[in-house]
Amino acid sequence: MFEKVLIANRGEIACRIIRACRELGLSTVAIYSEADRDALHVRLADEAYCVGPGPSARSYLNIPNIMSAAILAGVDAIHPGYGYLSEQAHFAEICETHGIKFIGPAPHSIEQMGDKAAARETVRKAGVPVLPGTPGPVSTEEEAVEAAEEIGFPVLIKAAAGGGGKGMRIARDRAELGKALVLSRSEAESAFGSPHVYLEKLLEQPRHIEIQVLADEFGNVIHLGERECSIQRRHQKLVEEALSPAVTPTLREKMGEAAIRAAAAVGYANAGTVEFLVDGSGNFYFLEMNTRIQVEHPVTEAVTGVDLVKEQILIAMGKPLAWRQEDIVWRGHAIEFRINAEDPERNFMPSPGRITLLHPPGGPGVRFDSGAYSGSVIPPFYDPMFAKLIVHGKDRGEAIARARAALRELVVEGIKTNVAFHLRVLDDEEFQQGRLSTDFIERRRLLSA
Ligand code: MV4
Repeated sequence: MFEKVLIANRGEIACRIIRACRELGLSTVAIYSEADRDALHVRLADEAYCVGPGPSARSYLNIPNIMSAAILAGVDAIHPGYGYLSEQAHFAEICETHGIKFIGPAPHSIEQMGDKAAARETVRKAGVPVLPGTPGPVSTEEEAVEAAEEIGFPVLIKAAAGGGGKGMRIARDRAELGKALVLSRSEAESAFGSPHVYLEKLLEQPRHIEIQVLADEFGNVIHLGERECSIQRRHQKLVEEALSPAVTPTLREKMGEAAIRAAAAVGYANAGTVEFLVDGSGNFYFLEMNTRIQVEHPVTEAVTGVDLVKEQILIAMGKPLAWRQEDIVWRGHAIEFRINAEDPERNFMPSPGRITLLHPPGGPGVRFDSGAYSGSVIPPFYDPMFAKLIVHGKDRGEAIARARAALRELVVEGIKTNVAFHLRVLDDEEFQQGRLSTDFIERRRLLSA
């Protein structure tokens, strides 16, 4: 059992984790940067330690300072949230070395999923469908040409150390391949410090659908169904829903089983997400596994009634899963809208500053997870997302109606936000029909206000 948990994060997710700890009777330790002295997560926690200046590299990523705070405060565990240190196997290992439980999977699981080419091969061997591609990195142009002709054009060149689309390049034919390879390798090198790239067949206009899994430390693994995450821009998700309008109960069962296999293949324990691409015929292919709690976890919580952050903590405490697969049933429909401090008139550039007034929406089926309050400051150093609106209804139509009402009720003064964009998404006919794909925003021209 733990008594005290350090939350190695900031913003809405730090607040979310503090609330889960409190519900479990655990005391909480926040960390903060000099730019976050007055942040909500600092006020919510029982104790707080400053770990460095504003820039993340010197504070929320500063392992020596974070470990000093953890040791000084005498915590039993660290929850890393998402981003920052959440998928650094090295950090999970340091926690272990100091006798502090990392609330997440074991370092070896993080590491195996961290190399995207190796992960692809690992899950493929476990029977999870993948797109045609190379089993490992390709280095020379000759190697790439040979592989691409075997796979069939168009191909995607992807960074092995990557994820999130960085270093990704399309080659539509042999003539494009040489240049794309060079660009992808150099982008991968500068973004991740590794030039390793692999090839995969390009799937056009896919849906991005991910499966939430929970695994305990005794080898039990269950899935909690999917989230549809196709509405994104430049690999930043903007709207997510559970369940997906494109997934039938049969497909859900197949994808769930595949996700469980992927998790089991790396001895996974804790909460994780297996990402898939899905084509128009319901074929699905493994993309990567995220070994952390995700921003969009609340839509799964809404439709399953499972508190994922609480489960993460209980799993890390060594408790067996309290849910069997048959216990997981899905009720209604949920949609999440990421509320970003961005200026729609300046190409959605970050718009940090002081929020002079914040009025969160309320009512049945409305959840507002935020790291901000009236008078709080959004520093320029971090991700512009400062809140999430999650709506839940008996069906997708009711969820959409509740979203409209809630977004209209939300008041944010002092900074620019993307709220008007979300209202345009809700008004879009194809969105209403559930006709989504990863190019939805461009296809529907939703950025030209
Ligand atoms: C793909 C793909 C099409 N075909 N792989 C983008 C981020 C990285 N996780 C993988 N990504 C993609 N991989 C093949 N073989 C299309 C994407 C992709 C994408 C995936 C998920 C969500 C949004 C996306 C936007 C553009 C491209």
